[in-house]
Amino acid sequence: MITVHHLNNSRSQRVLWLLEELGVPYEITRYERDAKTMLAPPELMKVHPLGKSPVVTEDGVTVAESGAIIEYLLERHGGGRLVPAAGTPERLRFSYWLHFAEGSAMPPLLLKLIFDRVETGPMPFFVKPVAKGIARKVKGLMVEPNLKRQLDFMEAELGRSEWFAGDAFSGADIQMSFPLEAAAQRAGLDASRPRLHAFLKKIHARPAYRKALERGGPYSFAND
Ligand SMILES: N[C@@H](CCC(=O)N[C@@H](CS)C(=O)NCC(=O)O)C(=O)O
Repeated sequence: MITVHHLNNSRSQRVLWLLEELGVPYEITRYERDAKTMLAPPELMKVHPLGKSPVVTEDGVTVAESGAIIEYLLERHGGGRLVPAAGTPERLRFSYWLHFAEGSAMPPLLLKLIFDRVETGPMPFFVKPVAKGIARKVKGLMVEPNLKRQLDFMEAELGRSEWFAGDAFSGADIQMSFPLEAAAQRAGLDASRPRLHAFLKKIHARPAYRKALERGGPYSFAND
């Protein structure tokens, strides 16, 4: 039996969704974020030394990193579904987006979250102007231009085919869901980028996505 080590309101929602798409049985071990820090509880470190979610365990094998988990589950349980055939241009695009989601799309989104908090969070009055100034500068010089360029790029890519890896829905679309949901929540992704907006609407309507939400519990990113 596959166990998904699931942190509430997190990237592990993607793994539940993939398993629902595949119709493979799984069980969930739940972990709750600390209400103040939003960090994962220390018990997750017993499953994997980094203590992050998602982690999947099955028959004594432990797999971390969402991209690696998606590849592992597709290889072991996919039977050729949700992954383009090896050696095709679609397979290369699949691989690209699987890496892009965490390697390129998430870092500026995370920086935005952190520097937004620096700008608005409580701190001693004498530090505030300096901290705010640094936050604005980093966001203006680095974070926001990168976010805009990436969103424009992703919008253009969805003009090439219906889904990220080609005309068929794949694990790459599942992997890309989280950065796009995070961008909709905190980086201004809206209907002004119609293809990305339509992508979010389409994935949120999939029965397997809805089923995974029921099993995973509250998830604040599932708004278009
Ligand atoms: N690149 C990793 C990121 C894992 C990660 O940062 N997960 C977050 C959940 S969205 C987490 O566990 N956060 C809690 C913490 O850092 O304590 C992946 O895609 O699996």
